[in-house]
Amino acid sequence: MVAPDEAPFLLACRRRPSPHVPVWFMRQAGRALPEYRARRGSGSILEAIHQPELVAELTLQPVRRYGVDAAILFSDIVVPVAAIGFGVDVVPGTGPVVTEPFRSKEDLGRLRPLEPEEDTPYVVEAVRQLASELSVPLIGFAGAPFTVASYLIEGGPSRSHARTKALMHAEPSTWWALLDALADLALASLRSQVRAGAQAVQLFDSWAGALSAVDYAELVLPVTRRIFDGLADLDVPRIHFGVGTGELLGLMAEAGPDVVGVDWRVPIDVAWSRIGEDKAVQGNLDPAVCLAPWDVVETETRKILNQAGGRPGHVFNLGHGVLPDTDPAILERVVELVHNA
Ligand code: 1CP
Repeated sequence: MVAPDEAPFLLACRRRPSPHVPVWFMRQAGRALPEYRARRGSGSILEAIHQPELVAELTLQPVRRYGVDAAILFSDIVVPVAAIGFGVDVVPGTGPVVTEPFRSKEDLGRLRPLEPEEDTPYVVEAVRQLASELSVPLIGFAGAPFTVASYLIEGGPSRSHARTKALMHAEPSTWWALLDALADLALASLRSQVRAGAQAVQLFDSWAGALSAVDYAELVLPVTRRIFDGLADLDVPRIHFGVGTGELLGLMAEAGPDVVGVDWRVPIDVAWSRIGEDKAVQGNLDPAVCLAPWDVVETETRKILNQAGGRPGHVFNLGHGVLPDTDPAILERVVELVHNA
C-alpha cells in the first residue's frame, strides 16, 4: 500500500497540491504493449482473470513501461455478472456477448447478489498481491448499472442502445429492479476490491453519453448516487467516467464522486466549470491523437495542461482507452511531459 499523503494521484483526486500532475491511461494494459501480447495468450479475458499471478503481471506491465502514477486492475466490467452465472462471455475482438439477453421481468430471476470472496476469489487474491507489490496506488473498478445493463439487454456491444432505452421507458419497474441489482453487484465488487487493498475506485458508465440529460437524471442518476454513497465510508477517491457526456457532466458530479472523468469532446476547463470546482477532473487527451507524430501529441498535451492551469485536482488521462495501434513510446513521452510540465 502506498502512503495516501505521498501519492500524487491520490493527492490530486483530493484536490490537494501534488509535486507533479499525475497521469495514468484508461486501458493502459492491453494490445498496445508487446509484453502484453507475449503474456496474455488467446481465449477469453475471463479465463485470464481467473489467474491472479497473470492478472498481477498484466496490471504491472504498464506501470513499469510508462511510469504512470496509478495502476488499474486488469479485469472487466462484466466479471461480476459472469461470476453469478448470467451467461456472459468476452469474445476477443468483439467484447462482451450474452447468450440469452435480458428481455423481460422474468430475467430478473437470473440475477443474484455477489459474494466476492466466494464468487470472485481470484479477483480478491489479485488485488491483495498487487497491493503488496505496487509502488503506486491501485484503482479498483466496476461497470455502472446503465452500461452493464446495455450489454445484458442488447446481448453485446451496441451503437444505438435501442432495446435498453426502450425497456427503460416501457417497463420502469423492471428497469429499476434491474438497475438496483446491478448497483448491488457493483457495490459489493468495489467494496471487496478496496478491502483487499485498492486505494481508489472508478465507476465506468462508458455508454451513459447515449442518454439525454433528462433520461439520465430520472432513470440512471439515482442508482449511481446510491453506489457512490455506499462507498463513502471507505474513504478512497471515487472516480466517475463516461464517454460523450458533455451534456451530463453536471449531473454526473451530482451523483457524488470525488473525480469526474472527461472525454475529449469538451475542453477540460469548460468541463471543470460544468462539474464544479469542488471536484477533481480526469482527462482528456483524444486517444486518436496518440497515433499522430510526437509534435502533434505534445501540442495537444500542453493545451490540456494549460487549460487545467496547474490547479490542484487534475489527473491527466486520455478521454477514453488506449487504442491498440498506439506506439507505447508516445505514451512514455506523454508521461514524461506531464510530469515535467
Ligand atoms: O480479451 C481481451 O484482451 C480483449 C480486450 C479487453 C481488455 C484488455 C476487454 C474486452 N476488456 C479488457 C480489460 C479491461 N476492460 C480493463 C482493464 C485494462 C486497463 O484498463 O488497463 C478495463 C478497465 C475494462 C473495462 C471495460 N470493459 C469497459 C469500461 C471502459 C471503457 O472502455 O469504456 C467496457 C465498456 C468494457 C467492455 C468490453 N470488454 C472488452 C471489450 C472489447 C469491451 C468493449 C466492447 C464495446 O465496444 O462495447
